[in-house]
Amino acid sequence: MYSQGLLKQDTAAVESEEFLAAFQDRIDAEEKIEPNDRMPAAYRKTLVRQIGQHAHSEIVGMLPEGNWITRAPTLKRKAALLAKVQDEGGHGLYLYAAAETLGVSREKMTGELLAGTAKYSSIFNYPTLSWADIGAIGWLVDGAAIMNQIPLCRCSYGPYARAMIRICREESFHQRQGFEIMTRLSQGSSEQKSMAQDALDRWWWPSLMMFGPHDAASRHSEQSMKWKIKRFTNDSLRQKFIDAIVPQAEYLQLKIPDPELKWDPERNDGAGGYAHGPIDWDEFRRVLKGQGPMARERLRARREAWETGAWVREAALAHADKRDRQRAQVA
Ligand code: FAQ
Repeated sequence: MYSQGLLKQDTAAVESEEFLAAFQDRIDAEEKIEPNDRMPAAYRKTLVRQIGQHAHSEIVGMLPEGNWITRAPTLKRKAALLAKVQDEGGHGLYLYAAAETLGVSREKMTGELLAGTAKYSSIFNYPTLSWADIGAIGWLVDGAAIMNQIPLCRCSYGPYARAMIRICREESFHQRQGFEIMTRLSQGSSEQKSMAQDALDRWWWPSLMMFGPHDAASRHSEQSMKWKIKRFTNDSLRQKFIDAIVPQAEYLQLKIPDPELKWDPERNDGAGGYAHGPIDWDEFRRVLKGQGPMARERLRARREAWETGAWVREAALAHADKRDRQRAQVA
């Protein structure tokens, strides 16, 4: 939509050592790279991959919580959840628009999602079984998203960095909303407390997996950090997240489901941090292969939304066409 054909522009040109070094100098000088700037094809490809996956995550991420809109316990909770789910849809749209500035169309990205060939965050392949899951998602999933996404506000690619600023502001609201639900439940009846604990038990490990594979297994991290797309490695962000969440769980009087979790004064270069037990990377790999508990259902729901929404797209295009013709007549 915005800058179709830019991908060809890079591939047609030879990427000389001087060009690559000059590009890296711009990155090292913290200059923002903008859509019309010449950039290495691999830089563009990495951004299209990451921003596309991120956009899909926001859109698929509407489904687990959308599941509870009709069953929210009060009108206030329903209104807040409805607004949150709408926000996630908006984030998807900013991100698709940011990816479009790199020359890839939203139709192509959507087609890949619906065909099941595009990745989206593993976390959204788990079911939301109780109202407490809505609290746990806000607290942990939005919490993990913020930890990962605040550094993306300083990403070297301008449109992505700028989209992330607004997204992070909204995600902070979501996180507080989730923590407030967890606070109320954990201060409630014994049944409510056990709902909150059960939600933490089920969402804890998948939330840690959101940060991606261990650094040693992360094929993109090194280059993405060199290009200042990523500012921190997967493991360092995961560690920051754990260090932030453990005291919050203590405040809620909930138990993190990790018997090996303990304070380690040597962590974080001697500043101290929490050591944790092993993450089940086999489960992570299975989910990435499309074998997550809700994977089929998520794609089915997206395909159905695409098909039943066809008339809206047609009506919007017909309206735009009519408006253009009216404007042409006036001119
Ligand atoms: N799930 O080499 P790395 C949200 C893939 S938004 C699925 O470490 P990279 C808001 C990775 O793509 C949540 N796939 O890759 C919300 C790569 O695959 P590829 C999404 C994963 O890119 C809240 C391969 O593994 N956030 O939650 C995952 O350097 C509540 C190798 O990995 C973003 O997308 C995973 N967890 O680092 C919405 C943030 N982890 O392409 C609704 C932006 C890794 O080679 C409700 N993205 N993979 O086939 C990033 O920061 C990065 O892309 C990482 C992965 C950190 C996700």
